[in-house]
Formats: sequence, structure tokens, C-alpha cells
Amino acid sequence: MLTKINHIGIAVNSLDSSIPFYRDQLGMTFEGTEIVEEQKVKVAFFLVGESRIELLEATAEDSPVAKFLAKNGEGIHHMAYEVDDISATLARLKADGVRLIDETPRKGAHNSLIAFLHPKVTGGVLTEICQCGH
Ligand code: CMX
Repeated sequence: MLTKINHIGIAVNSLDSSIPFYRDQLGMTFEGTEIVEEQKVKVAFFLVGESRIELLEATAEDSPVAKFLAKNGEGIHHMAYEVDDISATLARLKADGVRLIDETPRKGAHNSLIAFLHPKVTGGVLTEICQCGH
């Protein structure tokens, strides 16, 4: 069961260039950066009420975010919804025939467990579900 929007992911060319706008101009609470090796990204999190904004910078040429930036430029990359039990949610979606990118959870930022649904079945929005560690 989805419990809230955990975060919105925004692909950027450079965290160093983008962080000051979100932190200083928009005044969001900056929570720091983290490299997520498995996803080949470096991320910066900002708290906004109960949700977060995640800025994503690619750490390798074959990162999904590098491919996204090359095709689209900077912009909204994914929506992430929080779930209580990611394995049960994935099993239910799989049983319903939903096209999954990840059939088993992967490691995300903040010790979370994450999995993606393909944008072709979500109205063009790359969709993440996460069981969060924060
Ligand atoms: N949002 C919406 N659509 C997207 C998309 C995105 N972020 N990324 C790709 N697409 C679309 C493409 O535009 C393309 O559409 P068309 O066929 O109409 O042209 C289609 O999906 C297939 O895209 P592709 O470039 O041919 O395929 P890729 O090899 O790039 O794979 C995807 C796309 C979504 C399967 C891949 O990026 C993926 O597995 N993503 C999940 C992992 C990820 O994004 N990790 C980074 C964030 C990690 C984190 O937050 O910690």
C-alpha cells in the first residue's frame, strides 16, 4: 500500500551548480549528498514538509541519469512513493501483470529499498516505490 509521496527526483547536470538554488533561493532544508553506487548516481536530498526533493547527478557515462540528460536535458526524472512492504507490493504488482524494471528490491539512498516500474505503463512517468530507511 502506498502511504505518501516520498520524493520527486530531478536530474541535473551538476549538483554543485544546482544545490544553492534549492537550498538558498527556495529555502529548502538541505540534508546532504550521497553516492548510490548501484544506481550510478550522486544524490542531494532536500526536505519539504513530509516529502523530499532528490537532485540526481550521473556518476558514470552509462548511468540511467546520464542517458536521461542526454535525451531530455535537466528535468523531472521520477516520482517515488513510499510503501510499508516493498516485497509484498512488488509481488502484487507482478501478479497483476504490471511491467516492472526491478522484480526484487535494490539498495537506494538512506538505506532504503527501492524498485522501479517502467514508464511505459505509468503514463510516461518513471515510478519508484521505496521502503524507506529515514
Ligand atoms: N521518465 C520517463 N520516461 C523515461 C525515462 C524517465 N526517467 N527514462 C526513459 N524513459 C523513456 C524513454 O524516453 C523511452 O521512451 P520512447 O521509447 O518513447 O523513446 C523509453 O522510456 C525507453 O527508454 P530508453 O532510453 O530506450 O531505455 P533506457 O535504456 O534508458 O531505460 C529505463 C529506461 C527507465 C528502463 C532505465 O532508465 C531504468 O531502468 N531506470 C531505473 C533506474 C534509475 O533510473 N536509476 C536512477 C535513479 C536512482 C535513484 O533515485 O536512486
